[in-house]
Amino acid sequence: MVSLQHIAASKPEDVLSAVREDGACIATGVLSDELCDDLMSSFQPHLDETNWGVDELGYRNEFYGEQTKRLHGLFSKSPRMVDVLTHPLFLSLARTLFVDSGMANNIRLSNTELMVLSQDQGNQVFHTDAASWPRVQQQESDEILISANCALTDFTETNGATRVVPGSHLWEAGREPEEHEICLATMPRGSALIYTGNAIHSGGANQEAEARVGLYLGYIVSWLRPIENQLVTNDPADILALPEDARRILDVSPGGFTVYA
Ligand SMILES: O=C(O)CCC(=O)C(=O)O
Ligand SMILES: [Fe+2]
Repeated sequence: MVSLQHIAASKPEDVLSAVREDGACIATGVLSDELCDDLMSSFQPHLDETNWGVDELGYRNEFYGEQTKRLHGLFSKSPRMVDVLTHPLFLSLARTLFVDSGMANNIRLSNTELMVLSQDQGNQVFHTDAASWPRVQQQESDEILISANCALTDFTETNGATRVVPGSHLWEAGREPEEHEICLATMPRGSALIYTGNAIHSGGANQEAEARVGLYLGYIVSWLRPIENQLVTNDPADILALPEDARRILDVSPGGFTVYA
């Protein structure tokens, strides 16, 4: 039986070694109960306005599924998103992997997404998130993305905990996981599943009445184009009002990739 290591968020070096070894691990104690509550209460009205099976712009997507809601533009929806974006664990992991290794001069946010799975959402297809940028990696071992899927509800065996394939970040392209190579990222609310861009994973199946809520953030090397343009998905005034360190991570700075400079 494969499994993921659980490591306290206060030990970034240990989290990083587990991620290097297995491609993924669970960091515990990342977000406080108070922060989880606050984020959920800010997102709830937007979720209430969104139909199942679509994102808030109404796009249907087979990859997402039918019993899911996906929200973007999260900085305008919650003033506390900046606390998640600049979490010391996430910044430390991304900077060590991408800047200290010499791969990039800086780190950027690629996107954020609220991922809500409701009852009868089946397993998502296995994939890697770095597949968003095909042909960028020189070698299979290069990592250009590190992701956090923060549990805003508990992730359990039956409510859609993410399926993860430990060690798959080092696999040759095209290898399919077998049943005994797959585990579930079960974790209490306030934890985060940390995984690299090459780690094979998918949303799990929710058989419970209550929805499972994951808050995704993906950090990339600074020379890669982010998936989400925060100045488009949010009210630009909200982004421009963020502190300098947060705006840099969102690339809203003179000379950045985004239109505003
Ligand atoms: O919902 C999840 O736990 C993971 C979803 C996912 O991997 C994705 O949409 O890329
Ligand atoms: Fe994914």
